Amino acid sequence: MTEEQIREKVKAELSPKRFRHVEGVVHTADRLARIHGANPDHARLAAWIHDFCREWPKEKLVQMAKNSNIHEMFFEVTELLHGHIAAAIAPQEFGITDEDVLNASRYHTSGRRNMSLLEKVVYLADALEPGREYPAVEELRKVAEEDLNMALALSFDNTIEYLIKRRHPIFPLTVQARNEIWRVVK
Ligand code: DGI
Ligand code: FE
Ligand code: FE
Ligand code: FE
Repeated sequence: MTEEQIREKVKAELSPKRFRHVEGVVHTADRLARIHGANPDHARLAAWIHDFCREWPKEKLVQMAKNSNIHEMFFEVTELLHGHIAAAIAPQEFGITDEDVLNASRYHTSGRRNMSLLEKVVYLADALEPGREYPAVEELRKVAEEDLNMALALSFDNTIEYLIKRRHPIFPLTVQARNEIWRVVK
């Protein structure tokens, strides 16, 4: 499938607002990939598909996850399922089979230890695309141009603080990712 065909398919699946978010993630992922030496084509592909299933009902995500081989730990926090399901259906749906691209979709919400360069680029593009607005975002955008790992570390802290304030559960992979990346950047 061409990038334009993928774009149209994603557009048909999402609300206009969410589609604008995805376009922003594609733009930012392309830019961060060029700056930091990741493959921009792969970054854009992962960005196009990362929220394809974001508006599916929770029941459908859980049902699909049970029928795919998605690890049961991801059922703990259902917000995490949409990136995994998108990766599971991407070979059939979009003809995308590159494992790094699929992992960038899988881990775009939680992160994980030992993220690839592409996974870091897509995680940060999701957090920093032009439509995102939160107090730390401008500073994070600047850091991300210079030091991807530092931006990732700060972004994990920001997400964890946000989750704590809302009394939401924190997924263990996010904590592991955060602890590991701070060891790298310090
Ligand atoms: O899909 P997006 O809205 O573009 O962004 P996302 O996939 O990064 O995040 C989806 C939601 O998941 C968002 O409301 C934040 C939430 N989230 C991220 N990490 C965790 C989490 N929720 C919980 N409970 N625990 C986490 O570790
Ligand atoms: Fe998402
Ligand atoms: Fe995110
Ligand atoms: Fe997103």
